[in-house]
Amino acid sequence: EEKSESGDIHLKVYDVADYSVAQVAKIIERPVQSTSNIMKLVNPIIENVIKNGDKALLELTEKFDKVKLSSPIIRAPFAPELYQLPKDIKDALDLSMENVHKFHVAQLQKETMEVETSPGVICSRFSRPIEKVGLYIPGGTAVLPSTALMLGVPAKAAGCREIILASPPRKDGTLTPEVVYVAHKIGAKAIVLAGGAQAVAAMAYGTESVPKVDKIMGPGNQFVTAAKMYVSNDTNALCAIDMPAGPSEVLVIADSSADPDFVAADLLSQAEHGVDSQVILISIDLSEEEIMKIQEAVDRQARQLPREAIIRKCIEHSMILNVKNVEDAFKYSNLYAPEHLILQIKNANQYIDLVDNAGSVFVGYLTPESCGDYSSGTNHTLPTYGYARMYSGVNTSTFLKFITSQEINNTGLKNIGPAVMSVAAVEGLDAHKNAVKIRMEKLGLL
Ligand code: HSO
Ligand code: ZN
Repeated sequence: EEKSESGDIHLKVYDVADYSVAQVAKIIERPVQSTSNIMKLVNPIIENVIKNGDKALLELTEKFDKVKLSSPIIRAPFAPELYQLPKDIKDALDLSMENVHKFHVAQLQKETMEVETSPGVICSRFSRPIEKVGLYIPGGTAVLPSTALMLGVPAKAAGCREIILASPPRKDGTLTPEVVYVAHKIGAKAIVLAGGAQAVAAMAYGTESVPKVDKIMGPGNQFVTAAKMYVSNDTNALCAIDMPAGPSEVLVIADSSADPDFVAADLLSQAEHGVDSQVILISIDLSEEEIMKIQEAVDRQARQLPREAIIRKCIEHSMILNVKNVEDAFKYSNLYAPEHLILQIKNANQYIDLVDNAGSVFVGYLTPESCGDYSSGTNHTLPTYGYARMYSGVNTSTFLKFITSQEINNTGLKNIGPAVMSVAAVEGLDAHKNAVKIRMEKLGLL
């Protein structure tokens, strides 16, 4: 990576006391993601894949990933030479997968939920896995086998029958062995060697070689996101998606008990993801010297990092917000609704009740985001761009659907039948009313 000697790597500092809440909301607004131009580029790609299947997929991979493949897919069992790895890497992935597995299996509600809503009326709910799922693993500036495990392990825990992955191939036509290793461990049926909108289209509609899936999960660039939006809106695809994805973000809340080095390290671990990532520090009543210590730590650590150039660009649109107390810190954090929220404050675990909007929370000085990114057990596929206001991150239920059921007996029909007939009459739907009436008459209940 290119090193640059230029200016200090410091974040802009704002005192919220100098602004109205509306002005602060403006300050913390994320850089806009324009989608209209993207759609214009994505539509023809999707149409091409629908029309020409594998042929289109191979051509697009040659065009975008600069590699000519003979087949757009590899199928399980994957040849062991494709996932040959040093033991320490295997062990690291194994430990991570085990923790993610434990946390996601615990989210399964095996028991059918049952409620007797009126005497003789039993309503229940049970879950079933989504049968076929497609997991998108981005290529880009970093290889992300961790994303393969964050999607694959919950899919397996949920019991999905057919798991396929898609990831853009490297210039030599191969995939990173770590991704193939994870695919092997989770029992994936195949890996589509393609990226971008073309990979999403292939999984949503199916091609000669790529099986069509019911739901597509996973992060990706703007093209991937646009394609996911497109296919989830097309009834011909009949394909769901997990959530809209945007650039990654972190918000750290720190008080004077926080170690400036830890704060800086957490900000930078998110900043290195990409030039469009955003990092925010909310400082609770820190002095100017304390803020300076954090700025210096950011600058010093950033200059040692191979991705310094990316970090510089990210820091340009990142900031420090000074607030007076912990309540205000959470007020502005909730307003931003960060993907990741890190609490480096005294007695951090006593403040969880104040969190209204966040993808995942990292509690206390010793809980860096990277632990959740890889190995603690929580999922790292989280809502960005403010979607943490209404979306959950990927979890086991992302791979399930919930089916309700009811069983009514003689007593039950007596209890709710008259209400059903009355509402049906209001709606002028006599056949609805009749379905109850005919039964109640035969049972002598009317
Ligand atoms: N922080 C990223 C996830 C990730 N980090 C993958 C490293 N590898 C988005 O939540
Ligand atoms: Zn990360």
